[in-house]
Amino acid sequence: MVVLSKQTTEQYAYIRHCNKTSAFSSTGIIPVVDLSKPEAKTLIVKACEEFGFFKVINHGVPMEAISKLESEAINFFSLPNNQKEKAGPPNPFGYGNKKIGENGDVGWVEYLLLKNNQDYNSMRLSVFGQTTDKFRNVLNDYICAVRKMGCEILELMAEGLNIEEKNVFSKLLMDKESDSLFRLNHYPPCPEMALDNKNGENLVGFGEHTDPQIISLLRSNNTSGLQICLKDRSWVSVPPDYNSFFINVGDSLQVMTNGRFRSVRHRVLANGFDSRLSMIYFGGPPLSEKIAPLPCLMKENEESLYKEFTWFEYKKSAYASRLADNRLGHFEIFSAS
Ligand code: GA4
Repeated sequence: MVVLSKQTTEQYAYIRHCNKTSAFSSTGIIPVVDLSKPEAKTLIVKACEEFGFFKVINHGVPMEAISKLESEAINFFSLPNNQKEKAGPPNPFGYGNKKIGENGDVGWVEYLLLKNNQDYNSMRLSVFGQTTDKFRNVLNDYICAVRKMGCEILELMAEGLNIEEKNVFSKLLMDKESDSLFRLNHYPPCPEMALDNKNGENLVGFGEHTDPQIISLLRSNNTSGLQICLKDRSWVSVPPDYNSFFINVGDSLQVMTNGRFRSVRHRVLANGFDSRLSMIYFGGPPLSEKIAPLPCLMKENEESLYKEFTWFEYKKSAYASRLADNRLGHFEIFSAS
C-alpha cells in the first residue's frame, strides 16, 4: 500500500480515543476458553450471551499451518500494487485496497477475500507464478484445520445449550454447499497518525460492523487494533494474542438463538507503527438454508424476534447495506406490547 499524504487520509473516518479502552487488564475481561477443559461448553455459552465474543486456547490448529499461511500472506501483501491487483477486484472475491464492499465504505486496509471451496487457481492468483500451488495448499490446510476447530466450538455450543442434535450448527459449516468465506486483512502502519496525533484520534482500519454469517474465527499477528462493542455500547480494545483464536458470534447465530447470543459489533483501528495481519474464516450456511430460531431453544410461548429468511435473502440484503448498518433491523418483528 502506498503511504498517503495527510490530505489523502482525510477521507477516512477517525475515532476519538475512548478511556474505556484501558478497561482490559493484562488478563482482560474477555472470556478465555480452554477447549481441552470440561467447562468449555458452559463458558462458551456464557461468553456468547454476554459478549458474542471470546478467545480460545488449546484450539488444536497446528502452529505450522498458521505460520505457513502467515508468511504467504506477508509475501503477497509486500508485492507491488500492480501485481496484487492482478488477483482481481474484490467483487465479490479477490484483492481489495481501501474500498470495503460496494456501498462506499473505506478503511486503512488492503485484503484478499476468498470464497471457501473455490478453485483458487481460477482466481487470477497467477501473481504467485510458480508458488500458486503452494499458496493454495497452505490455504487449504489452514482452512481445514480452522473449520474443524469451528465445528468443535459449535458442537460445544450446542451441548452447552442442551440441544440434543449436537451438530445442529456445525453441519451448516460441513455442508458441501456451505457459503463460507476467508479473508486476509493487512493493515499497514500509518506513520502520519503516530507522529501527528495531536487530536487523540485513530484512523479506522475496518469500520464498526457485525458479521452476517454464523461464526467468525479470527487469528491475527501481535499488533493491536481490534475493538469490540459491549452491551453498554462502550468500546474496548482486545489485546492481541497470536497464539490464540478469537471467535465472533455472527448475525445468523443471533437469530438461530432468538437473540440469546449476541452478534458482536467490532472494528479495527489502524496502528501508527506496526502492520497488523489478520486471517478470518467466516462460517456460513448453504444459500438455501432457512435461518430462524431453533424450536428446541424456544421457551413456552416465546415468540420469534425475527421474520423467517433464507441465508440467500439475508446475504443479498446485507451486501446492499453500509458496513455500520444494523442489518438485522429489516428482519426484526416488533411486538406492539
Ligand atoms: C463483514 C464480514 C465479512 O468481512 C464480509 C464483509 C463484506 C465485504 O467486505 O464485502 C461486507 C460486510 C461483511 C457486511 C456489509 C457489506 C458486505 C462489506 C459491506 C459493506 C466479507 C461479509 O460477509 O460481510
